[in-house]
Amino acid sequence: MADARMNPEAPPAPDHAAVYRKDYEPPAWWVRHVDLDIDLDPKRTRVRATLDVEKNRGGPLRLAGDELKPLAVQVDGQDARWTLDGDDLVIELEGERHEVVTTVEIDPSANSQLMGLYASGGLLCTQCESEGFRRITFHPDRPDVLSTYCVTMHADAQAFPILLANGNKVAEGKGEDGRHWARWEDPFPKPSYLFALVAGDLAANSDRFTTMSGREVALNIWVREKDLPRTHHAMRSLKDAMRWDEQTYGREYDLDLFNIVAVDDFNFGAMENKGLNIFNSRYVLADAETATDMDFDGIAGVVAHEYFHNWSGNRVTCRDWFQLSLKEGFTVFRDQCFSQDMNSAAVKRIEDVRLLRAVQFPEDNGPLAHPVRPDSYIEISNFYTATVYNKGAELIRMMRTILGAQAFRKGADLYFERHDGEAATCEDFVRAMEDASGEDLTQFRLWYSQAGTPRVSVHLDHDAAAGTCTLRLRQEIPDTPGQSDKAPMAIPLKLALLDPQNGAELAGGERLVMLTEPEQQVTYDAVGATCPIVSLNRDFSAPIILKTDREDDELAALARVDGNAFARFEALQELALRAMLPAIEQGAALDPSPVIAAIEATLDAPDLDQAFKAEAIMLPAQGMIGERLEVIDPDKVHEVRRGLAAAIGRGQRAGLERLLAADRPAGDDLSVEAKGRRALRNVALGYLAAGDAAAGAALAKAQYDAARNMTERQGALAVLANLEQPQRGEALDDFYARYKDNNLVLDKWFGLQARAERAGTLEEVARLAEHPDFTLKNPNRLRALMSNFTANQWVFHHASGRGYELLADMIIAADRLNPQVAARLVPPLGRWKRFEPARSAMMRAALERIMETEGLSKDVFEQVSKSLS
Ligand code: B3K
Ligand code: ZN
Repeated sequence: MADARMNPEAPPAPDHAAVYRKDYEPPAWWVRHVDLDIDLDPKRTRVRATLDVEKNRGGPLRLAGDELKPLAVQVDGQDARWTLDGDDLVIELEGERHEVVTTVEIDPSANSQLMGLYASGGLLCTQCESEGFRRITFHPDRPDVLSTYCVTMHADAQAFPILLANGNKVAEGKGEDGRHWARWEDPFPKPSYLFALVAGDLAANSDRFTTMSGREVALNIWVREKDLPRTHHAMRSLKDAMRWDEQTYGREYDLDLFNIVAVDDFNFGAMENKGLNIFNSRYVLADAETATDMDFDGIAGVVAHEYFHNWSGNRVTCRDWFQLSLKEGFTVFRDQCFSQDMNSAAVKRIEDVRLLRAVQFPEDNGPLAHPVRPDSYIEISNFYTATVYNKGAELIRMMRTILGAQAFRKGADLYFERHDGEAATCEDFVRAMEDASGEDLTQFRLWYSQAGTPRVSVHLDHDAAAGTCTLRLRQEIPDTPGQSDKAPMAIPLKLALLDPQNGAELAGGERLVMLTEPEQQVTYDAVGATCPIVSLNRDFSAPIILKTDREDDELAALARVDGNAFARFEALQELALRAMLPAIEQGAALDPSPVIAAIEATLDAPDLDQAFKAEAIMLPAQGMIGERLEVIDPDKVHEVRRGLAAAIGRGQRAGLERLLAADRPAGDDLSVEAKGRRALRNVALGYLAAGDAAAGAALAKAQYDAARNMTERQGALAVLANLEQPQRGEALDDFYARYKDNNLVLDKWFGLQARAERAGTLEEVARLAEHPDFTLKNPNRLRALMSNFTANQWVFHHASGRGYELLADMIIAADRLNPQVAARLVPPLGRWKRFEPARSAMMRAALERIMETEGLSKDVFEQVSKSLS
């Protein structure tokens, strides 16, 4: 990678203006129908667009463009008068309805942003959300302008035998000079961000689905021919998702055809274009040899997510991009519930909360914090965040908890019925929930407008003589950029008082307490003379940070007897944190015994499945420990966490070895049980290696060599990657040699090394950035190296500051090619206020260096300037 140069003489960053939610105005003109005629060529693609426009508010017709030059503009068959205002094409129109025709020429092969029409591995494909359509043709390109589409594509028949677009193919034919053409029509009015086309040499895994009303839908997953054997899991997942949406929400697919295409170069996971989903190939291709259980689950989740968007996103879309969570929060919630129903519900909930805490909590607690429904943005691509997606999903989940499943379903039905074919708002969703249930959600709406993770503290008083209890609850909403002195929120807390001996729920069982005041009390009668333990925020009913004064023995009891699986997991995590935090903060001696005893009890518990055990006995990640500290010292966090892991490895050696000695499930067995057993084996291997590196390396190498699938192989390699043992290099070399021709697996090779918790990782990452297989052009490869590196707290925050320099260089270089992907690398540097002064200053300096770079994109400019404030 070329070294990024900075220019100290650079002019101040350009004025990238913000867009405000309060400024929303309905469109001046509707576009009722779009007819596209596209002459495809990797270097010179000609796009002729015919727009049927109808006056709404009226005034000049403003069509957005991005790097487009109009070759011809006609209105109602005549050459038109037009001007360019920046990138926008502005046309004065007099009447009520006009036909506007524009022609442009674009170069897909030069499109390194991967937005609009671009080339990837011999294919031509599109990505339009949020504002990519304007890179293909002039158009209002805003989500509240919905049109029907007819798309005619012409292309070289040999290079591009398959031509796909939204909707149904209505005609095709041969042209001259070895070219052919196809015409596709999409009868459902849609916003331009859902437009898609793909041209290439593709083969399909084809299947059928019969909908609940008996309609036949043809399903195709399009990939390169050699990848066909790795598409079966995605197809199964698609059919599962279609059935689930019928059963759970009564939602049926509406076209006769559903296409999915896998492409290698893609800015994120996948895209829900109407009838033509385009996927990052990592969320389509899988077999036991090359994909882990986690990859399989990820594919099912993303396939379902994109499919679910057909209703929550496509049939009902967003009025403007501030409403993004309307479709994303709801759809994430829907895919989470789908995965809960297909697997272990408790384990899926734990995974989702883990992700929320790892990514969204730090975001909500830093300079990039924003409400689930943001009030302003400079570049909307920067708002596809964990807050909009994952906290947004928690908001929907809370509404279901408050209303109950039945009323929630009535609310969803009403929402779809009211807004089908429309562009709606978050407010529309909440109102449908209110109207269907009769519940007043006025205070709940604050979750959409107030950023920051609420802190809730809970204290239990027990009166032994009277046999009564009082729970004292307090909430606090922290200040976030641009927001202070916030109002108290409506927080649904599921809780129960338990008998510490057997976990029996006392005083009438679980309650849903709505915390609405800054301080509140809940009283219980007849709980007896023994002080109960309190099981709190069961199922993680609210996305909050809980502060309690529960003692070790209470947490250990909860970990043993709580009937709520999530709360049981949480008690173990809390116990581990209580052991580590004093050692990190005050240098106190680490006492691992309560954690070891609780892990032993968990491993021995007959009522727990292996997948749950694997989750529960894992220590909180370094980042999560950091979140609990006033000032983060990454060296201390690493040292103490590693010390605890080693103590567990030694203290539980016999039990962990027993797990590894047990029979392994068949390599291709994807049952919940088999996945759980493999997960627990991998966690056990990690602990054993932490306790005894030489013995652990031998065990890990044996597992690596005997691996029957990628979960076993990668699990062993991840353990070896942390160890300074000879088997480390042998296994890494072997892995490279085996899989160097498979990009998705090679990403794992990069990622595992960047995530390794070893002193040499920093230099290793620098070397890997120069590796011949590293490229900035492929977002998966860039993320494999850099996102794993920045998630590796101890290594990335090396006291030398070299990690920050490396990241800044990478952001500057990536920004020249692909601003959207570059901007996503910025947030780890924005956490500078959380670290000790020396590191903090170096992180700031890295941000300032990026800021001074000439020609910075709007995307990176926004993230860096906000991170510096
Ligand atoms: N809607 C797309 C995300 C588009 C991101 C644009 N920057 C995928 C999804 O959430 O389903
Ligand atoms: Zn989505």
